[in-house]
Amino acid sequence: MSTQPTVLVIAGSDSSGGAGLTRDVVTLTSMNVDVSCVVTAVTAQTNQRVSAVQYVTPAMVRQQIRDGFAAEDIGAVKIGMLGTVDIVQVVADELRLHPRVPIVLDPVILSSSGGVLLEADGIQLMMNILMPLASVLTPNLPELHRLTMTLAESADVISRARFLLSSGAQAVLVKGGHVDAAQARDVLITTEAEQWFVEPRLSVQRRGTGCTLASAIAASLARGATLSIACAHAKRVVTNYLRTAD
Ligand code: PXL
Repeated sequence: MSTQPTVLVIAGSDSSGGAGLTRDVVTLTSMNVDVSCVVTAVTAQTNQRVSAVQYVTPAMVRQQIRDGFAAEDIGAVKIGMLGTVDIVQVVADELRLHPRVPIVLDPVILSSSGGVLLEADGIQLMMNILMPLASVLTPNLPELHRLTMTLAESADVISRARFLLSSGAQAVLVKGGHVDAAQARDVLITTEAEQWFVEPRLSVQRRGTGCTLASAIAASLARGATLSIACAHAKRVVTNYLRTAD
């Protein structure tokens, strides 16, 4: 029997392999973690566009989650693309049954090419019922702005992240990758503290950095690391991923 921890990944597949489930599995495998897969959607994509999306039925998503927990001792859950409001609902219903398992929620809304990966009603429901279950949310800056649209345009990153904490998430890691600066700065915010993670900005563009980061955090949490250590390590995993871009 394997002594590796298992992460349950709930995500969509990306036929190009650049993001989504493929990236999650590659990242987790490279960190010596076993993976249970819950597929929420199948997407046909190139790096430039999302051509087609087919959602998996909510009943099928539910059964994959149930069988994942039945078969393995799940050490952490990583959530990526959810697609529809009904899938958000079943994922929250099932995960509520496992309150001690840490959950990394990457609030995926759009692909980097602009394709819709979560319908509008699903965004609100995700905030209402999934965020309260999350150990950490990992929005990028466009997602942070979309999720805090009700705040004044002038609201800064920290106050926006604090607003998301008030939705019930235990922590928010805001990824600074969408800012044009010399350093890639991420900030982890909890009710008690604010911690910055800084790496040099590399001049490469590569899809899948968000999936890589969230999966790497989940891998460390499954091994029992603190959130702070998990985020610091995950940031280095992403930097290495960018360094090996061709
Ligand atoms: O990176 C977010 C993401 C997640 N899941 C799927 C995706 C993408 C981005 O393209 O395609 C399936």
